[in-house]
Amino acid sequence: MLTRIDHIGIACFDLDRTVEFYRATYGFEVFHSEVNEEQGVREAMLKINDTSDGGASYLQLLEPTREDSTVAKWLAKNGEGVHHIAFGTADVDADAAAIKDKGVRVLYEEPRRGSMGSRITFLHPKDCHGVLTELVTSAPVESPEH
Ligand code: MC0
Repeated sequence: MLTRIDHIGIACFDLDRTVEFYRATYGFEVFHSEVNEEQGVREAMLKINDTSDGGASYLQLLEPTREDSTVAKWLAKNGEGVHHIAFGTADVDADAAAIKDKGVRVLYEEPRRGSMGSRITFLHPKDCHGVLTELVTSAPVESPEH
C-alpha cells in the first residue's frame, strides 16, 4: 500500500546553487546528500515533514554526474524542473507486482538501491499520464546500540 509522498525529484544543473535557493527562500536544510553512481546523480534530500506511516516526505534535488544519465538527458530536453514523484510503501516488491498486473510498465525486474539505502523502482511515465513515478521502501531504522 502506498502511504505517503516520499519525495518529489527535481532536476537541476547546479546542486549547490539549488540547495542554496531552497535554504535561502524557504529555510529548508539538507537532511542527507549522496552520489548514486548507478543512477548517475548527485543528490540532496531536504526533509519537509514526518508522515503518519513512520516515514517522511522530502524534496530530492538531483544533479547529473555523467552525460549519459537519465537526468542529464531529461535536463537537455526540458531544462530544470520536476523530474519525478515517489510514493512510499512498506513493500515495494508487492506494490510493484500489483501495479504491473494492472498493465503499467515497471522499469526494473528487481528494486535497486535508492537514497539513504532505500529500495526503489520506477513506473514508465508514458503509462502514468506523463509522470515518471517511483516506488520507495525506506531502509529500516537502525535501533540504537545498548
Ligand atoms: C522521459 N520521459 C519523461 C521523463 N523522462 N516523461 C516524464 N518525466 C520524465 N522524467 C519521456 C520522454 O519525454 C519521452 O517522451 C519518453 O519518456 C522516452 O524518454 P527518452 O528520453 O527517450 O528516454 P528513455 O526511454 O531512454 O528513458 C526514459 C525512462 C528513463 C523513463 C525509461 O528515464 C528511466 O529509466 N528513468 C528511471 C530512472 C531515473 O530517472 N533515475 C534518475 C533519478 P516522448 O513523448 O518524447 O517520446 S534517481 C533517483 O531518483 C534515486 C536516486 C532515488 O530516488 O533514490
